[in-house]
This record gives sequence, structure tokens and C-alpha cells, in this order.
Amino acid sequence: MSHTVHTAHTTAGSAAQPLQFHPPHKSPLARHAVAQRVWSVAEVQALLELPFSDLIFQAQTAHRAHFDPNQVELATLLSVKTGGCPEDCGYCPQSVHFDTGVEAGKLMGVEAVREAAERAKVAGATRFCMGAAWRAPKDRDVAAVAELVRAVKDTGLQACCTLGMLDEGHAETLREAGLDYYNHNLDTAPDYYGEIISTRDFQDRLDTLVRVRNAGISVCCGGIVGMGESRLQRAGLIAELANLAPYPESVPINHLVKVAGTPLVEQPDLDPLEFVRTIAVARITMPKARVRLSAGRQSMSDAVQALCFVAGANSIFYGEKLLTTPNPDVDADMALLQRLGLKAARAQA
Ligand code: SAM
Ligand code: DTB
Ligand code: SF4
Repeated sequence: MSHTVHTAHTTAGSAAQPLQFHPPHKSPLARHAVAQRVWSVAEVQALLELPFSDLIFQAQTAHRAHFDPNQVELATLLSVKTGGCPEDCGYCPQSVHFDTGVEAGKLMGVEAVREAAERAKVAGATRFCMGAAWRAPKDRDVAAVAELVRAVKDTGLQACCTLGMLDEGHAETLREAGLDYYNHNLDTAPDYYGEIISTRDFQDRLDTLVRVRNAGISVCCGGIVGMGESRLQRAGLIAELANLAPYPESVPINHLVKVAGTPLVEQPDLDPLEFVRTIAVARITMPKARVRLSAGRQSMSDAVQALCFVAGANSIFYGEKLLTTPNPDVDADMALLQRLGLKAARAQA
């Protein structure tokens, strides 16, 4: 049986399947793909429903098989082009459709980005992620971001960017500039996507992910929980991510940051333990991925964050700001890591 990255729409409700081989297809990286399990939504849901201790035990076991469980990657974010986005993602403060007080800006210049990357490096980060509030960058935008990528790479940090949907050739331009990762989230389950975003569809996201893979850039792809989705839909999101072939190298799990002016501001709080469960299931289904405890830490207790690390999270966004919203300050994060005996991942030589 052959599977490609487009398995996405075929997983819902499918029967449990054993190990599958995802054959080399268009992606040069897929050449290295080994047997990868295909997850049905029902199987992922069954994991989400395990007794909590059993779930955490499985997640810790998977984590320890592939990573030092006491090491966490620190990734710093910078919004290089803020606001004014034509998309209507219901969670996002940067959409022009919502009155959130975020002002539209221009793309930052190379020197300002280089300085921010240098500061992030001094503070201990190993990855630097640049976000732009675009639906899809134009050719000239991609050329300008390629210069920012070069500046970040000069500092010795890993470079990641998230710019929206990429057109033919864009991923190659970014790769040539040295881009290590491209972040492009599936965000929510295919059957909930239309409730959250109307200006694009789920398949648009998959199309960009294929372009990123084919250019030889590592994939950073995750989603947001706490947007009113059901547990089954959380399982649907994780199954989609885990069935990408190969699954993403990096998986950010965001908790919705409720921003005044967005349609989701009144969303009831998700049970924090359900967030921890989602992290655990991401770890079990994508055992070799960096699972990032992403947006939402500012309103999470230290104890919940600690449970997320026990559940297999091994990366965080680090620095006082995400893109437009606050993140815990560096001193608080350093203190938390120290209390937990966690070490920051070192930069590769
Ligand atoms: N415009 C590009 C796109 O949407 O792919 C890149 C930037 S966009 C801000 C990157 C990601 O930020 C989204 O995919 C979403 O997962 C996350 N995000 C945006 N607003 C958020 C919020 N209020 N809470 C949690 N995550 C959020
Ligand atoms: C991701 O998954 N989360 C980050 C990053 N990738 C680009 C963004 C979080 C944004 C939270 C809302 C804000 O600060 O604007
Ligand atoms: Fe635009 Fe990205 Fe925000 Fe959606 S999430 S409105 S695409 S910046």
C-alpha cells in the first residue's frame, strides 16, 4: 500500500493499521524514511482517553527512547512583519478582520534582525524563528526574507521562518539562504478547520508542506488546542500530523492565547490536563520529533508546564514575547528549568 503526504484526508475513521512503509515519493528527504506507523483517528483518541498515569508512562518511555529527557530546546520568536494580514484565522490578533489594536508594520531590516538574533543567542537560544503576517509572500518578500535568514545563520543559530503559503520556487530560495526549518501549522482538525478559518482550506496547508519537504527544509508543523474543538477533533489533528510522511521534525503544540477583538476571545478554558494529554499523544505518535510547548505558557502554572515536560515536551519558545503576545520572562523560565533539573540544549558546533 502506498502512502504520500496526502494521506491527510484518508485517516479519519480508518481502521487500525500496523506499521506501514511510506515509500520515497517526491520528497528527497523521504528517501531516508523508514517504516512509519499510520495512525487512525480512533487509535489516537484511544490514547487521549487512557488513564492519565498510563498515558504519561507511555509518553515518557517514547521520549526516553529517543531523547535526553532532561534537555529542552530554547527557540526564540521574532515578528519580522506584523499585522495587516488578509486571512481571517479566528485565533489571530494579526488579522485585518478583527479589531485587536495590533498595527500593521513593514518587513524588518537585516541589521535589526541580526541584532535580535545575537541577543537571543547570548540569552541561550539555539533556534530563531521569524514570523510574518502574510497569507502568502510575494517573490520580492521571499527574496528579502532570504537575506534575514542569511543574517540569522551568520550568528550560528538555526533559522526557522513562518511566512504563510509558499508558491513554486519560494522554498528553494529559502533553502539556498540556509533555512533549516519552515513552520506551517495544520492548526486544527480537517473537520473543524472551516469553523476557524474561511479564507483558505486545509489542503492549502498540505500543499505548502509538500513544497517545504521537496526543497529539503525540515518541517515544523503543529496546531492549537483550546479553540472549542472536541477531543475527537484533537485526535484528528494529531493523526494528521503523525501521518505526514515523514512526520514533522518539529511539532509546536500551542494553547490558544485569547486575544480581545478576536472571535475566540470568549472561548471557555480547556482543562489543563487535556493540554498535557495532547502533548503526551504528540510524543507517542511522533517519537523522534521535537515537541514544543508553544503559545499559552504565560497563563499556565509551573506545575502544568512541568507535566508537559514529563509528557514529552522538549522545546519551548523562549523570550518575553511570542509574536504579538507576551511569553514568560527569561528569568522565570531559567528558574523553572533549574527547579526541574532541565538543561538547555546546546548549539551544534
Ligand atoms: N501567517 C503565517 C501562517 O499563518 O502560517 C505565519 C504566522 S502565524 C501567526 C503562525 C502560527 O501562530 C499559526 O499557525 C498559529 O498556530 C499560531 N497562532 C496565532 N495566533 C495564535 C493564538 N492567539 N494562540 C495560539 N497560537 C496562535
Ligand atoms: C507556532 O506554532 N507558534 C508561534 C510560532 N509557531 C510562529 C506563534 C504563536 C503566536 C501566538 C500569538 C501571538 O503572539 O501573536
Ligand atoms: Fe494571518 Fe497567519 Fe494570523 Fe492567519 S495566523 S491571520 S495567516 S498571520
